[in-house]
Amino acid sequence: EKTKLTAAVPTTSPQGHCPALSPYLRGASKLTFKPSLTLEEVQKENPQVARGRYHPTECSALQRVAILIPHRNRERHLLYLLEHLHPFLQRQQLDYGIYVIHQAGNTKFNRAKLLNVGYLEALKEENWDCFIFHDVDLVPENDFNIYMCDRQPKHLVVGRNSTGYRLRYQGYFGGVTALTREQFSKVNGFSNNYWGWGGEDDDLRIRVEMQKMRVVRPSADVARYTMIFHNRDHGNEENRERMKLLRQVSKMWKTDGLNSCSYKLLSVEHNPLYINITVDFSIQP
Ligand code: UD2
Ligand code: MN
Repeated sequence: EKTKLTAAVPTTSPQGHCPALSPYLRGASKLTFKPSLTLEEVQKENPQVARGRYHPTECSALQRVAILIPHRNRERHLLYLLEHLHPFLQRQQLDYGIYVIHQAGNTKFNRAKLLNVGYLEALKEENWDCFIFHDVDLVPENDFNIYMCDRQPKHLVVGRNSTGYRLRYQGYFGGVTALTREQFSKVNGFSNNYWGWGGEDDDLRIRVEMQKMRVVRPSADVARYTMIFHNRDHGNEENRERMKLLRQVSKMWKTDGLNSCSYKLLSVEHNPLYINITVDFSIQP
């Protein structure tokens, strides 16, 4: 962009901010998932991404955004998500990093605790403004669904292919959410106590509401996702305790969350397309 400022301005002056709406956005796109896709191909398509991170060079991004993806045994889904998400985030002119938080071992899967770990570990390397908590199997269909945080916690999934693109229920907060560093710390993060499938997303929504915050959503025509088909994973069986846990949020939230999240960190690896954090919840830290 041309500025009216001339020679008096030192050439080291900070660059201008990126526009509120990126000029690179395309709108709805038809997603395809090629069976033969490899990680090498995705790397070749994204030469500007290094160590899982990217930032625009033409302007300074409005937010620094960490994408946190809980993961175990979904390599194929991860590959498709990386393939689509990198160009998508670059079109949005974001300064971003993608973190995959991998649960080692065979204990019950704990999505919420993995996301707490992701938040705590990501903040050790950058003071991220915004966190996107992202299922590995959800691919956004429209790049006007902006991966930035708002004044209120944001739920980015109104609908997905498998449920006719309609909101599943009032208060639904699963799949993909965006909270600022402050919003997430204000609610003490997720609960660490949800082992197996279900409930942890509703627990977070209750925490948000208890802090007098309000969930916002983009319009239904842009907040659309394709969920790559899957069955329920082994090790992520339905959590039968979840209704009981959900009745105790007001009693538990202050002492169960970011401030009580202890874990055995096995490794942090900087791969070309993502930062891989491996934790084991079955051994004491
Ligand atoms: C719904 C929610 C999800 C979460 C879950 C209940 C949507 C779109 N998503 O997803 O956010 O609240 O219900 O816990 O409503 N995962 C692995 N390996 C496993 C198990 C899970 O990587 O073995 C991760 C992966 O990122 C996956 C996510 O956990 O996308 C949620 O698990 P799911 O996809 O099996 O559950 P789903 O689709 O019912
Ligand atoms: Mn899923």
